[in-house]
Amino acid sequence: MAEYYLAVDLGASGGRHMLGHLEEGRLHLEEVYRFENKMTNKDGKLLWDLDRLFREILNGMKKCREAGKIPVSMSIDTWAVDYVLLDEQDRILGDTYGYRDSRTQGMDEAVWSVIPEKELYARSGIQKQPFNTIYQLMAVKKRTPELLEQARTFLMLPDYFQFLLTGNRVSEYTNATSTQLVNPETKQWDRELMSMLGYPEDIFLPLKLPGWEVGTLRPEIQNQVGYNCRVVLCASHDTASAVMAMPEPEGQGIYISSGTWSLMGCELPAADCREESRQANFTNEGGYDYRFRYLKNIMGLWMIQSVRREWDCRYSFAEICDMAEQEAQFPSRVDVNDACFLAPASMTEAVREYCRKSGQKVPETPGQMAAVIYQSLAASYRETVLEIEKLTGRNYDRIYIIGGGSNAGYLNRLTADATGKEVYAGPSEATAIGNILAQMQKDGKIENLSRARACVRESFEIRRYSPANHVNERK
Ligand code: LFR
Repeated sequence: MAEYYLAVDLGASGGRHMLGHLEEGRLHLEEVYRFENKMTNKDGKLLWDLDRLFREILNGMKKCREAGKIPVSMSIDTWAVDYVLLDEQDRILGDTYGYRDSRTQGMDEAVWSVIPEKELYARSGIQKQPFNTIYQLMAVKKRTPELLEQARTFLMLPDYFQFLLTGNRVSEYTNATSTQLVNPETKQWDRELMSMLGYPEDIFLPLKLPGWEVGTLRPEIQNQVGYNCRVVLCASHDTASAVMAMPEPEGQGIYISSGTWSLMGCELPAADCREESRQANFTNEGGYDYRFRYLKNIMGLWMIQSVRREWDCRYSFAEICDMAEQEAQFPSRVDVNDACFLAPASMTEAVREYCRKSGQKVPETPGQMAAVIYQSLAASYRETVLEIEKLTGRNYDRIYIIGGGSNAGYLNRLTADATGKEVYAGPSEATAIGNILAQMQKDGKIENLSRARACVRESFEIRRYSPANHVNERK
């Protein structure tokens, strides 16, 4: 009988439940449930609906039972930086903001007045993003300090959902690093930094690594889903799980974890917190086995997802790629990392406005719009490759594109052409795969990360794109 492992992978634009099992050394993956997700605008605030997300987590768990495939363990990953504060009765304090909310505006200055930006980078290694938890907590401190006073527990979102499942409170390391409150040398919370900023340090729980057993399902949850199983920590930051599923055993090469964001970088054995890295806005997020994800956030397919929603989802992503390709000669480019694309009221308008202001041709049709976005993304990948090579002093000959965005064939070709590197695309479910591989390693089903990555390479289709001549073949 196959032993199934369940990954619950919640992304900013959708969640999925994937079951994985091994058969003759290969990983087989099946989707049991999928649902939409987005931040909701409530009175001008961008919020997550955690009740709904938790109901969806349970819905997907029920599907496993219906399929007669009860997992031996499960684990949840989500996007990073967002969190909840719990009071003494474990109720959420205040609203659960989504990271694109604008309440963090000006909070960088507030944090830097306590600790200068350069010093903060040198001791955290985390890139400046307006939404890092450190800035979100400053917004709470400035606007609603009573919430911080009442708080007894701080949990990141996957930790919170796993608490609801098991009744046990645990903080996972990889996701915790995205708060910018973890020291990359000690790999523990930076309690000195917390106290400098006036954040209550006793609400932060000791950090646990992927593989840690959180517990088993609470009786009420067992009644609802119809079974019990262990809940185990994966690398609960979705990007950390995705990078685990890079199909290269030694983790060599540049990766792009491509989804709502494009996270582009490489793996390092130790954090690189030099001033040069800060200036190029590279981050050192904690990874599985204490490998560091030295990477950069690039605005990513969020731009395509947003224009697609504005077109009432009339076109599939594949159709959008095709339309863009037909407009391949459209000349305008935008800086995808410009803050105007983070949470615009209308993405199509934001792109047009950028082109207008910079004296470029304004895209009119969906094909032109998509062409501008895809080509601008590829241009940003090119710049980032150059930065990575300069900062690490190494040359890379390949780029691994993993995650849902690896299905965008046109973008893969553009990336190969723009960077001059071989592009290997897939697997598209990298995050769920990484989630499952962490659980399997805990159970000794797979020896180590290198074996896990070899298993990904042997189990999934990886497409190769060579620069310029557009070769597309099975590796
Ligand atoms: C990707 C991701 C990125 C993080 C961003 C915001 O889903 O987790 O790694 O920077 O979302 O949390």
